Amino acid sequence: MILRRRLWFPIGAVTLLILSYYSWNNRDSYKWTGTGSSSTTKIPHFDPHIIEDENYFWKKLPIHYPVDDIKPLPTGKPLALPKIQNVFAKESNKDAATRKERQEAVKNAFLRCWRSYRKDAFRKDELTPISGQSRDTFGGWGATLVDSLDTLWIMSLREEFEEAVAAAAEISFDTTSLNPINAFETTIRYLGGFLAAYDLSGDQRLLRKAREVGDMLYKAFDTPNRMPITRWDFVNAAEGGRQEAPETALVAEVGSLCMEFTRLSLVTGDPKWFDATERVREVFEQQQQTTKLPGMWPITINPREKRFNIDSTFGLGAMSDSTYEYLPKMYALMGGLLPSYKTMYEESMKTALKHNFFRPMVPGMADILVSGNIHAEHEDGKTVYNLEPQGQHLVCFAGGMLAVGGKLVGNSEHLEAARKLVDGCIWAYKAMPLGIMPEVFYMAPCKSDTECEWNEATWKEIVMSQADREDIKDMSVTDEIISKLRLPKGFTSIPDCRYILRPEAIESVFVLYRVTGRPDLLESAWAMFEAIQNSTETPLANAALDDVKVDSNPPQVDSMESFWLGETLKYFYLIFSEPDVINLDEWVFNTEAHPFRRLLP
Ligand code: DMJ
Repeated sequence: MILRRRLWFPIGAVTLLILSYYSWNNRDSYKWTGTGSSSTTKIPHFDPHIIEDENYFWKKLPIHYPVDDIKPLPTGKPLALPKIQNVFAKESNKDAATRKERQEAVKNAFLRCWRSYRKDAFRKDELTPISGQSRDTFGGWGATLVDSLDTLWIMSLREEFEEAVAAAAEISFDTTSLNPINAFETTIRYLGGFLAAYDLSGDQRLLRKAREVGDMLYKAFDTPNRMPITRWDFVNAAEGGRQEAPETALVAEVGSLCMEFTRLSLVTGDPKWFDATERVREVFEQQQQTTKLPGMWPITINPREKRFNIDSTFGLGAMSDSTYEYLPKMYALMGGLLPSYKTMYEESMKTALKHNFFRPMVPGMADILVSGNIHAEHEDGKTVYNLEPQGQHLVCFAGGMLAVGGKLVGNSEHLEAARKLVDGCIWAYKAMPLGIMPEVFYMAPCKSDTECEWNEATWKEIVMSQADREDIKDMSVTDEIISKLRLPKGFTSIPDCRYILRPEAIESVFVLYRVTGRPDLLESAWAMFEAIQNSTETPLANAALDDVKVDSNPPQVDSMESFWLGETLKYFYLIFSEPDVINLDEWVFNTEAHPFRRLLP
């Protein structure tokens, strides 16, 4: 199936990548509308005392394009959805001791970073982990502070949590150090961070901040067609200017606001946020089968004209990822009360399974999958689908999504794909000299899923063609080039060899472990953690790497994104926790690893 597809070379993809990709119910703040029995959805009311208190800037700003028919949150009894988590047998004393030792090591790694952040960069977006300075990259509202709140809670660092909440309560969203701001990043890191920390702790100050940042973000939907502005001109909006949705937006930045907005509506009882993303969902649903690759949406879409079906590149990785991730997660969050998310998930995965996932040719014929990109092209009057056999660290989330989704919708094909995708990410970690997967790479697809023998000559030919050296026939030169390129067998090129402390691989390993209980996943997780620690540790914290192809001493970059503390270390910690800590049958993670309480029957 696969050889017929044209190989796409890294350049196009890299150019595209460079294209700016960048409750415990609160017992005090609201009361349930339900009777308290399990027969109704528990949707809270506002507490008028709290609302009167809230007089912040974004709440007072007039709305240019008000909605007169606000879509209500669904009502009814949440469904008893299929269980996601494996039933774990009691572990041996030896296994428990190893697990706890590893968990402690992760916690210590987190604490080192947190203490350095607190000392050198508190209230700033990021610590620079080599120079010990700070940097504002996400609005200057303390991205690392807010992203870390729930990790502090989960790791039982209560004193640190209290101090962090007190500081977070003081953040002013009236001004920003960055304009325009990225509405998606602000939603997943800040709104998601406040909501999860509130869901875990019940602290009212966090709910208030969630509402405040939610009101700010709601302003990005104040456009004639109520589609959001993804790179949002904060200053113009604050000055009362009129705004329009953009003509070009990344699909992930439009499609992955719904979990945070819906959870905010659930915990406040105000449906306006749910309404905002529900209008976006409708467009996705209406156009899902009208795109050039029916079932999936292209990487770039046009919110201004509500055209989500024009462009021709389709994938689950950078720029689209969390749009797909949020489909089964919204279904889980809402206890099955929004069935359209389930259908959209099933339809999109039908397409991805058929077109995007490919088995790569690797030594030893490992039974793994990688999720690539599809370019839909018009040739001789019909549409042809060309596979670009690219792998990305970012797309490693897909294994976790399919594991959760497969359980929720009862689809064993999804679970099988989840296993192979996760094993693919583990393979890519293990194949690299430092034990860390690069940001972007290419592989050679097998002839078919069953014809997959390793053929070194074919691999070398593909490497050479991708290295633009087809004229060179002398294999000794080929070997020289391969060693110069530092390509482990199986990779045909590695156009982006950084590791920027991303979470997606451990995220999927963690999720698959909770779903299957496979003990080897614990070993893979530990190997990943040790490899990452070995190469990224600095005297203060952990730093991104510029090149994971080298054998030792990889060049470090003075950058530690907030997701290292918000996501990566949280997932490392959770895989070594008791399985009922953030049980996936009660909680669902947003794309920044912030757990929200699911509606349960
Ligand atoms: C995070 O901000 C989120 O996981 C997002 O969905 C993708 N990028 C980073 C982590 O890699």
